This record gives sequence, C-alpha cells and structure tokens, in this order.
Amino acid sequence: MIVGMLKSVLPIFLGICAFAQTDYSTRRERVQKALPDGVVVLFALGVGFEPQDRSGFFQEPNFYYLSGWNEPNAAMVLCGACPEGEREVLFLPKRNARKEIFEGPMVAGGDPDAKAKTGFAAVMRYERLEAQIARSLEYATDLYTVFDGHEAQLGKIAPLRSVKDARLTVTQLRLKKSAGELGLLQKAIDASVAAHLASWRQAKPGLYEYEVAADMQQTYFALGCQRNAYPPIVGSGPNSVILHYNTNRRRMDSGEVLLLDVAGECSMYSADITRTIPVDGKWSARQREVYELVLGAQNAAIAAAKPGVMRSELTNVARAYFNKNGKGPEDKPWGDYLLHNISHHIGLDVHDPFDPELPLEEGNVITIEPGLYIASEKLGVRIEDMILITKDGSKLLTGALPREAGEIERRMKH
Ligand SMILES: [Mn+2]
Repeated sequence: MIVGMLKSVLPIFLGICAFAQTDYSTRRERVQKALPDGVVVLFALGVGFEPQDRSGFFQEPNFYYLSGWNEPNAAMVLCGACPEGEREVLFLPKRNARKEIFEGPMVAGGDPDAKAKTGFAAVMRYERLEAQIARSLEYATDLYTVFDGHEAQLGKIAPLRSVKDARLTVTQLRLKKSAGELGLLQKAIDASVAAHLASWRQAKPGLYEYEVAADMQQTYFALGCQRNAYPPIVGSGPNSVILHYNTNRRRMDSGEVLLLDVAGECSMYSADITRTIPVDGKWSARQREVYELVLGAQNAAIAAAKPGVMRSELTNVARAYFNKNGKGPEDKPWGDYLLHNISHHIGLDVHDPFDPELPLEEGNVITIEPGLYIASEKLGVRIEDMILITKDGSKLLTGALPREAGEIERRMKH
C-alpha cells in the first residue's frame, strides 16, 4: 500500500512535467465521465517530428494536459465503459537503440515498468493502437478525438461509427485552473515580472530593441523558464503601434515610448505581460495622457471581471471607458484607437482554448490588455496583466509589476 501510494505521487520522470501522476489520471477520469459512451483517442504531436526542428518539440497541449507525457509519437485511448485495465491506455513507440544514442533513454511500449513511469493503467506499443480502438468500440458507441486532422484516420478505422469532437470537453476542464496549475502560472509570471523590471533599468536612448529583448529573455531563462511564451515584442516609437511587431531591430530614441510585450513559459505554462515605458525614463505630457487613459480602461475592465460576465463584454467596458474620456486625433472617440479585443484565457497555451458560450467562472485565468495606438504620433500604449477569476471578483496575478505612470518613472531612475 505504501509503495503503491509512493509511486502514485511521484512526478513523471521525463521532460519537465511538474504534477503528480494522480493529477493527470483524475483529469482522464473526468473526460471519461463527461463522455461515458465514448472511446476518446488523443494523439501526441510528433508524427514526422525531427529533433533538429528550430523551434524544438512542443507537446500538443490537450494531450499534455491529460497525460503529462512530453515525448512525441504517442497516443492515448480513454474508454470509461471498457473493462478495468483498458479504460486508459497509453501507446508509445517501440524501443529504438539508434534514437536512444541521440536522445537518451526512452520509455517504450511494452516496458515492464512503463505503467509506473507514466501513471497509465496500461501502456502498449503504438502498433496496437488500431486494434485497441476496435476492441474498445465493443463497449462504447461513439469515437471521439480532438479534431486536428486525425479524425479522417479514425473514420477509416471505424467506418460505421461517427467520429465526434472532444475538444470542447477537454477545453472546459482546462479553463478551470487547479492549485498546481496556478503555481506554475505564478512561476512564469514572477520570472517575467523580473524580466520587465530588468528592462526598465536598462532602457535608454540609443539602445537597440533586440538588446532589451535579449536581456529580458536571459532573465526569465535564468529563473527557470524553458521557452518564450511567444516571440518577444519590443517596439520603440513607430513600432509601438504594430500589434505583433517582433523584428526588434530598431534603435530606440529619445522622446519615444517602448512597448514591451514579453513573457516566458515555465513547465509548459505561459505568462503574457505588456508594459509601455518612456525611453527617457520620463513621460512627455502626451505620452502620460494616453498612458493614463489605457490604465483607466484596464482598471475598469479588471473591476468588471467576475463570474457570470462574458469575457467579450470586457472589451466593451474598456471601449466605453475610452469613449467617455474625450476625443483622440481627428476628433474621433478614443475607443476608435483600441484595435483589438482586450482579453484571452491563458494556461498551457498563451491563448488558451475557450468555450464561447461560457461566461467567466471561478478558476479562470485571463489577460486584461487594453491599448491605444496612434500611428500618426508613433505612439502605442498597451498594458497587459493576468487575473484569476475568484468567487466574487478577481485577483491580480501580475501585481508585482507596477502599472502606475509615476511608479514606472521612479523605477526607471538609475
Ligand atoms: Mn495577450
């Protein structure tokens, strides 16, 4: 009993998985309960994956969420109606000595210790996948997968069964973050906050955008992040109005703002944080005016975020705040200079999947990121923070990074 318990709380040893095996098996049970008549087949990323790919291997997030398995060329079958021992099966490639020379020891389908190492009730060779799907369908009516191109292949295995999309079922689980997930999100946030603070000490006229991007990445990698959550956006002056600018080649100049939309990913969980700062360490009157507007809109949207509210409504709140606070250039309402939605879910994906029908719920983690972009003035301001939806409101997870205009000036003094 004690040995069994001990095993069950050991984290999966491969990759950078951070949770106990039981956390993943609980998630798999939830999928089985949500789709009791289904055989759910999920695929890891990686058929054809080459380790020398520039971007490196990144596990398919739904597969990772339900397995913690961080290796390519795997699959799983979940079948709540199947006999004990076949309700959750992980399929792994067979042993490959050549591959192990390059990539280190692997867990293979058929290894005697594969169950203990993966936390699955059964681990089989990948070659058995089709046969096991057919066998599982004797106990269930429908075949499910997360539609990503594999549905056609499954249709051929079981031509008489309908193949249904399990994406929404897994999405609904992923929307509510567990305490463990919140811990990993906070780790990514804390490392990214440190990166932003480092950039504030560094920024000055004459510096290149890539120098700032490099130091920010160095900061969060040194604090344990494994990847960029997304390509760093370091945009000075005219580049501050380009929403997904990430060339980062320009030299910043006196009198400009610097928009920093930069964050790291730790243990598969992403942060997403934006600040806009004055390159000189001191705002011009116009920069400060626009900054205060964006901050006001952000505060209004944060105040509006709570269970029961539709996330899309938060963009309306921000736009309404802008519109009732005077006019922008060309006598247009300020709201016309907000060019994007101001919120998305975040977790294993920077833009986590969502259910468009569902209002915000306790346990959701979302961004709040209003901005105003005035191309004619080469002035873009965005402020992006992450909040956790609580029972009756929200908690600011990125609060360690100041947002007030005056506080940013104080922190930039060096
Ligand atoms: Mn974002």
